[in-house]
Amino acid sequence: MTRLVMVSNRVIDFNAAQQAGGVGVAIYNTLARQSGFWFGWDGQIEDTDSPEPKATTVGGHTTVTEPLTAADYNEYYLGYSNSVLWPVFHNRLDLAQFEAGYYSRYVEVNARFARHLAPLLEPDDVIWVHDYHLVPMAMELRKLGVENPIGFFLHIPVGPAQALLAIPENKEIARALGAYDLIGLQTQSDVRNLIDFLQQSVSGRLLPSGRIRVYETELDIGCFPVGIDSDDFAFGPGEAEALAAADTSDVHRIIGIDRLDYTKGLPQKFKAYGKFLEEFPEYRRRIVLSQFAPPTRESVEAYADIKAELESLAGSINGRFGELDWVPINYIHRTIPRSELRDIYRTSRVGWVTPLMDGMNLVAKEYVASQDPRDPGVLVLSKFAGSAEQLADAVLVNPYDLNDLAQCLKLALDMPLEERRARHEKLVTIVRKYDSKAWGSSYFAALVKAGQRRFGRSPKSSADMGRALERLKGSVKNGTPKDRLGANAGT
Ligand code: GDG
Repeated sequence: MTRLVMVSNRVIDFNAAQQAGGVGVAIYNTLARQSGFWFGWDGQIEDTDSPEPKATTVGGHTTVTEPLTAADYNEYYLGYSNSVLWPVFHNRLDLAQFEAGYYSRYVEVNARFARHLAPLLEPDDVIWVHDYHLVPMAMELRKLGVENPIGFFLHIPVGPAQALLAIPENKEIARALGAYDLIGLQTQSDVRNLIDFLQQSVSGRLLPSGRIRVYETELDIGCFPVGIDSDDFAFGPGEAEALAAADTSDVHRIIGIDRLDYTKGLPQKFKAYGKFLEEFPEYRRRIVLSQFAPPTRESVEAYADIKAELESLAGSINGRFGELDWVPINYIHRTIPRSELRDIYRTSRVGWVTPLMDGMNLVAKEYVASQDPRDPGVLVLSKFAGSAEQLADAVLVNPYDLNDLAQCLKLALDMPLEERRARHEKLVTIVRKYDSKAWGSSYFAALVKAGQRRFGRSPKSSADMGRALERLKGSVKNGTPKDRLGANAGT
């Protein structure tokens, strides 16, 4: 039977609630419709020389996880993954820390994961690897003789080739990418940048078939924008009315929900909000900015810096404009339960999503899915979020331009009902159509095809693959309580 084997750095603990991060939810939603298991790190750091994998089944889901050692955590996770690949792929070379030792540990952890995964694989399994922590995974599996289709999906954006070429190990990274059958990216612009990088780094060749040749291997690269499960944000009979009745405030809330990351454009957002209150004093006391910024990767220096900067900005804006009975910015540096997100989005007049660069940005889609179609709020979205390629009917803004940020906020707050409805209808249609099911099934189908092309033969059991694909397209869900599933803190 065809199983889908998901591999990601961090595996969600099905028993834990209130975690934050988009990758975990996207993987969970796909795996919930298909047999298989999920392999990766359990989030624990253990003092051991040889971490061992452990299988757990909860509510029909199997995960196989293992801990990291303290050195793995520092050099593979915080080091190479989050202090080299994350900043460089987000075009922040200034924040990259090319330290000796990071890369070798990065490869070592990937090789260990591969050694522990390979014996669990069956001939018909399809392997789907997620994100920048695991670029070398396919190469390590191939070294062990694994011939199954192996795909890679990158959740983060691909910066310009010039940035990627600055990575000292750029040739090794390019070669490792060439070991996959399919690379999935979020946007067309990411696809162009990655092809450009492969061409310049390792003389990759774009073939007439549309495939890319990297040394002796050929692979497909395609765009598969991640979606959400919009049912998670829908309102049942009576729920919307009860919420509306409880919401008696006439202060309009502007909502921001972003991991506290330097890519999310939070200082620019706060500064623009201060500028807005300065230039348009008539809005004072009538609006509040509620910014949730759950902590993430706190031991990386650049994250500590942004935390201090935001606290100071929020403090100075509140000090300058606040009144005894009105606080302009409600800044919350905590993770909120996933079950509360939908109501918060629904009762917010503006969704203010202004990353400097973002793979997709699921918050933008969640905000749209939660709105009341009769009286929807307005999404103000950065031009540089991957989701802007799909959500062109949002108010698109340049997150570096404080003036544009302030003007677009005004446009959103003043937008007449008719225009809000018209924009929302177009946006919600896209969010529902390209949901997490569509993402999972289109990627899976493309991976199966790409795997067949690599080996120049039909899969061993194409009928079985077909059934697996049907399951992914269908809406069958098993009994795991979805509400207990937060997102993944360790992205
Ligand atoms: C990466 C890429 C890409 C946020 N705060 C809380 C909370 N969240 C949830 C949101 C949303 C998710 O986390 C964030 O997803 P994003 O897509 O906005 O961003 P990243 O975490 O950076 O995710 C990104 C994504 O992968 C998927 O491919 O879109 O570009 O960077 O679901 O709702 N959830 C809870 N409490 C919070 O405080 N429960």
